[in-house]
Amino acid sequence: MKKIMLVGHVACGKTTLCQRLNGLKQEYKKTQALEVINHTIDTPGEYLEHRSFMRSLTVTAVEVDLVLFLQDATSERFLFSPGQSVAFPIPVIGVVTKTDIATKEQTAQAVELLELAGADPVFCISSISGEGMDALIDYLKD
Ligand SMILES: Nc1nc2c(ncn2[C@@H]2O[C@H](COP(=O)(O)OP(=O)(O)OP(=O)(O)O)[C@@H](O)[C@H]2O)c(=O)[nH]1
Ligand SMILES: [Mg+2]
Repeated sequence: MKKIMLVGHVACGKTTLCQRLNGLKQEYKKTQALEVINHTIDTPGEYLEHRSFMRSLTVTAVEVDLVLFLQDATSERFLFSPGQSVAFPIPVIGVVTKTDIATKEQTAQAVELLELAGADPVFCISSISGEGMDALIDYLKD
């Protein structure tokens, strides 16, 4: 599997996706710091929410092959700036989460916003029901 770093707002589902990708038990755990789990770097949502932490994300990205921008389809909060992917020296893909509880319109809007942030391609998944996971896992294979 490619080495990846997950970036997204608080509670968008980074840790839950990380647990699913690594076959770990799904349990809620607030992420307090950068955490390495096998080939995945999980980050606290605050790193995206507070601009002063953004630099740490950019620097940490040199350790991985791919950055994943995550957006909760049901959230009204969208914190990525247009073209933000260029801040990273490596490819950035998008992942819309929580499609199991989102409307089609919410999911489509989240895809559009992630594309605007420069993520390409964008996957739509649910870490709870597993929908969309096969396509993402395929993409993340070496
Ligand atoms: N229905 C549904 N709930 C999800 C999904 N992914 C995550 N959740 C729930 O959303 C909540 C937050 O998930 P986390 O994975 O902890 O979010 P996070 O992005 O790691 O949050 P921080 O560590 O605070 O940055 C938890 O209650 C999860 O169970 C999903 O695909 N569908
Ligand atoms: Mg977390």
